[in-house]
Order: sequence, then C-alpha cells, then structure tokens
Amino acid sequence: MKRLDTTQPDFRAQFAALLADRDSDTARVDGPVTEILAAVRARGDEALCEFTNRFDRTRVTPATLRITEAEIEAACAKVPTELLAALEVAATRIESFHRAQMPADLRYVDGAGVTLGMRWTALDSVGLYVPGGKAAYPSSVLMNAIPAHVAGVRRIAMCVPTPDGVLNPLVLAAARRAGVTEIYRVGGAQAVGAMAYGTATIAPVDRVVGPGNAYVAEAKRQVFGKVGIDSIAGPSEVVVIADANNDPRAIALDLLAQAEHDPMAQSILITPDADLANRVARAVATELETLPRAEIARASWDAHGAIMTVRNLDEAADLVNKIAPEHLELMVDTPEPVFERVRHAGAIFIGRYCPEAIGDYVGGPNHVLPTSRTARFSSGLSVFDFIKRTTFIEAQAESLREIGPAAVSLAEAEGLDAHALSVSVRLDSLMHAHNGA
Ligand code: HSO
Ligand code: ZN
Repeated sequence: MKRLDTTQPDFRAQFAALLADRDSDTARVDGPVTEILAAVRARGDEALCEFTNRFDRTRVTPATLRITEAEIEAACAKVPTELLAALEVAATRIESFHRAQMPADLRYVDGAGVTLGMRWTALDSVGLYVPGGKAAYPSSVLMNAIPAHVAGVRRIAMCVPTPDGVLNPLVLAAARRAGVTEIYRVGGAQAVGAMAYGTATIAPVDRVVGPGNAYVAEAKRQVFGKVGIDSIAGPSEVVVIADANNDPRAIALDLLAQAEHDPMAQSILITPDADLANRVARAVATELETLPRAEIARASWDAHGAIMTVRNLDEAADLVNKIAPEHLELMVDTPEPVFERVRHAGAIFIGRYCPEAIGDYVGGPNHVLPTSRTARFSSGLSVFDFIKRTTFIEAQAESLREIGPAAVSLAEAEGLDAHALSVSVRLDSLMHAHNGA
C-alpha cells in the first residue's frame, strides 16, 4: 500500500504513478481466439462441442448442449430456501430500479409544423456469458439478465461453462428468476462465437454481454460489429472518502471487499484525517490475518492499494474526478457537497450505512460498471444496453414548403441532384396545386 499526502511536494508524481499503476498490457490471446471463432463459424455445433469437451473435460453433444428444464428444476431444488429468498430480495430490487430507468419516447410538433420524435425498441435477442468456476457470481447473472428482461428483450440466451460437467445451482436459479430463456453448457471464446454467429443448436443473438476471462474478452472484441457487446471489464476499483467520524474496521473492510475480488483490484482511501488514515492501515493488516481470501486481497492491497491524506473534502472530490473510479463511497458527515462536486464515477454509495457490497447485491442499480478509469466517458450496464432509438419525422405540405427549399440548396451544393429533385418535385407539385386552385 502506498501513502500519499497532497501537502507533500512529490504528491503529483506519486498520484500520476498511482493512476498508471495497472496499465500493464494483458496477455495476448488474439491468435488462438481467431482460430476458435473461425472453427465455430465453419463447423458450428461440432466445433463447439469439441472445444467444450477439451477445455471443460466434459462429454457434451449437440443434443445435450442445452440445459433442460428438468435439470434447471433439479438444480434449483438444491438451493437452500434462505438463499432463494435472498436472491428474490435482490432480483425484486434490481428489477424495480431498472424499470424506473426505462426512458419515455419523444414526440412533438415544432414551429414549422413538423412532427418529430424518437421511439425506443428492445433488441430481439441477447446472449449472456457467465464465467464458470469461482468467478461464477449469481449476482452478476441477475445484473446482466434483469435489465434485458425489463427492456423487453424476448430471447435471453445464456452460456455458462460446466467444468467437469458440474452445474452451479445458484447460477441456474438466478438465471431462471431473471428471465433467461435458454441456457447452454459452453464457455470460453467458443461460447461467444456460437452466440454471435449461431450454430444449429444456438440461434445467433444481437448483442453479447457479460464478464469473462481474457479469451472471452478477446472473443467479444472480435465479434463486435457482427453483434453488439457490452464494455470489456478490467480489474475493478473503489475509492472511499472518509472523515474522522468512522469505524476504522468498517472502512478497512470496504477496501478489502474490493481487494478480495482480484489481485489487480485497486482500493484507495482518501481522508482529511491523518489519525483515521493510520487506524485504517492497521485495521486492514488485522483483517488480512483472518480473511479467507487474504492471499488475493493482500496481493491487491500491497501492490495497488493507497491511503491519501488531503487538506479537505473538496480536494478529495477533485482527486476522484481524476481517478474516475468504478465505485465511490462517501463515508462523511455531510456527503452532499462532495456528491455534487464529483462528476466521474461509475456508482456512488452515500453515507456510512451504505457500503459498496450493498450495491453489489441488493441496492438495485447495476453492479456492472466502467472500470480502469473509463467512467470518464462511459456508464454502467442498464436498460439502455438493451434498447435502441428510432427517430421519425412527419411533414405535411405546409411544412415541406417551409423547410424544403433549404434542403434543395444544400443538396445542390453537395452535387446530389436526386436529393434536390426529390424535394423540389414535391415543392413544384404543391405550387401547381396551389395555382390550380
Ligand atoms: N464488485 C463487483 C461485483 C460483485 N461483487 C459481484 C460481488 N459479486 C463489481 O465490481
Ligand atoms: Zn464486489
């Protein structure tokens, strides 16, 4: 962990180093991914099953690629009742937030009498990738599938690898609750290829979303254009702004909650109180002695963690705008001024009783958020990822007479005669009709 202090002369250099700290290039897997995608495209199910059986040590055939209703049913029956109840709390809250997020259509008549508008419509189909093994988070299934369902997407296909043939019951229960319409036991780049290009068993989708390893991320990059994709997630981060009036242990755990995700995760505490800074540093060390995922969390905290002391909360907010973190916690007496000043953050958690983990599971807003400083120009997953806009214009004779001549002039200037004539021919007919009357 690094200690920074905005009053020190070397602060700017240290802060710049902290921002660049995880910019290392990721493993290059574009070659193998291109081959896998080409094979799935050329040989469909046959290639899909081959790769799946080789990588996941399974024995699937085109006939068993799809997980049956009976299997889903049996898996859900294994999930303890309290866990199903917790899933329900999360799903209900995520659903109602995303419902509230749905935008209204636009339609108005302007001064020239032209009707103008914009209409939102859902995608027909979406493919959701869910990683296997330890990174298979049921909460992420809810976060990816529910917005699609709320947006009105009729077909939501899901691909999840089943290493050694093992199904993850809570993932299947989450998928069923979230409105997933079909589930396939495939993973990796081959799953992305199947969803993008389609095979005999898996019909192609219009957009592929969901987190995955380097192969999945690269496959999404390569199919982009043929289908839409969501943003490609990097290692995540949290910034906690805390004043003196905090339990150091609670703040330490907020930092470690992010650190335990990934050795590349980054947790940063910004505080105007030097005493709190010291106490949180000690509390982190204490918690690391007992946390089950201490190995991951320690790797993250040691290499990328930071505690910054600042002169005041305005300065803290200005630093946050430079970091543009995925998550921001405001653990201060009066969060409003900081909240108002921050412009770049994926999601903000306000008040001492709102740790980020609430947003990870049961808050309601999405936990798929822009990482690696991309909150400067992008937003978290939402219903907007599953709907698109169609604009429309309706003009009658009077309106054409008013705005048409300008179009004719511009078309002629661009040398596009058919454009110009398509307007002027109508203007002429209006003139004749008028003269004739
Ligand atoms: N904090 C993660 C989401 C997550 N947390 C899933 C727990 N489960 C996104 O940065
Ligand atoms: Zn988390």
